[in-house]
Amino acid sequence: MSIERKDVCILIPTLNEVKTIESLIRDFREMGFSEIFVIDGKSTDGTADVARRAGARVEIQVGKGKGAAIIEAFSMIKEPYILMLDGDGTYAAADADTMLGPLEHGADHVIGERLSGYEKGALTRLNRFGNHVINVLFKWAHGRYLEDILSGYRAFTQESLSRLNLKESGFEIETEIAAEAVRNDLRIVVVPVSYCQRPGTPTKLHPLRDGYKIIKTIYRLAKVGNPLFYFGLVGLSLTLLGIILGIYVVYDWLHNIERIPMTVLTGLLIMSGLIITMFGFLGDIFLAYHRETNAELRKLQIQLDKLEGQKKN
Ligand SMILES: Nc1nc2c(ncn2[C@@H]2O[C@H](COP(=O)(O)OP(=O)(O)OP(=O)(O)O)[C@@H](O)[C@H]2O)c(=O)[nH]1
Ligand SMILES: [Mg+2]
Repeated sequence: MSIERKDVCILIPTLNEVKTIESLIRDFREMGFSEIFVIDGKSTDGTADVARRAGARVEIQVGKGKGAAIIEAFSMIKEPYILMLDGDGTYAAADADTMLGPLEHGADHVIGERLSGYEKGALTRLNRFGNHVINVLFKWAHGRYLEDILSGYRAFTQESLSRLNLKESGFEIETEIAAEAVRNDLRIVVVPVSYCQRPGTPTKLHPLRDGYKIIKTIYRLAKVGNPLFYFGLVGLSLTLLGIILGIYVVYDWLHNIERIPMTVLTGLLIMSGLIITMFGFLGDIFLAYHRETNAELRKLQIQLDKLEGQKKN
């Protein structure tokens, strides 16, 4: 099966990207893509008009932030395949087939990995370090190393999108997509893409502020994606604190100094730490059941779709 261009929606979120949006849309049109959808965050530099003139469908987002824009846009797309990328000229239309290829072969979600083939100067040392830390933290919290979870170049099938529960309004959206894709057992494929320098336009991303928000999101999403990690981290930290305090209490007791309040605190810390860790184990069991039930429901859905298809023919 090969994906036809008309079945692909090229989704581009923009906020003041007038310098790059026209050529990006032109590149996709020249490649034969006709459905180009720009979701604009109320740009003040005329991005929306330029995009419309270049032949894209343009909608102005209602909410605020890149995440909010994408979530709004997803609900307006009817095509069976979605290829999403930033409008700042950092990703290339030329990589479209590389991104869509795995979907033809059964993948549900494709991530364009930038870190192995970026143009000189496109990623600062801080960017690369931050990305590496975030990818490793994601692996600890969600169990998969996805090479470049913050990439803005993504491909989806409409069916796989409907399985993701997305809520993040800001730059945490890519993290949420990755976490939801892992939690819902999507077949994820990572392909290398080129990554160019921004052509002098200002970034909307604040590396430290947004980096911190992204790390918080990785941890918060582990509550449903990997409860053993989420509760275990807090539980084991409390238990460890209790044990350290306990060693101190025992040490003093051996020297005939009794520390009653500290002994009580030690007990409380160890007990509460173990109870919280137990929540993690229980959550993990629930998650395993949930995954099994979901897999069964999906099988049923596929069978139903097949039956409906047979009835129609
Ligand atoms: N619709 C919409 N688009 C946004 C918003 N914020 C950013 N964008 C777009 O989302 C894409 C990514 O934003 P960037 O500022 O490039 O963020 P980034 O790629 O993570 O950061 P850089 O590495 O500095 O480029 C760009 O096309 C922006 O124009 C927003 O609030 N609404
Ligand atoms: Mg960018």
